[in-house]
Amino acid sequence: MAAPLDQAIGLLVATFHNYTSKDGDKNTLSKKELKELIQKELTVGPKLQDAEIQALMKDLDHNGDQLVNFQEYVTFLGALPMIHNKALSL
Ligand SMILES: [Ca+2]
Repeated sequence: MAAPLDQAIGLLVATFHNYTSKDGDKNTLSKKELKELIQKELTVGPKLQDAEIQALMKDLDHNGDQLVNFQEYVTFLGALPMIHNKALSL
């Protein structure tokens, strides 16, 4: 059986692929796919306004191609534990 952190990493990778495969390019998230991932996979997702998701997409899209590739997704994931850690240390 995979150790807990291995399972978590596997889930992060699998979640990306579950959403990239919905439409268009299978290796990148479109805005629509990213929005759906955020809304369905994160507790905070449904509370975010459309404008906030658009701003997040713009921040994540480092190469400006309107798509979120795996590397850009990893950057996004990197920020989430920081937010959770901050919440735990309050
Ligand atoms: Ca991009």
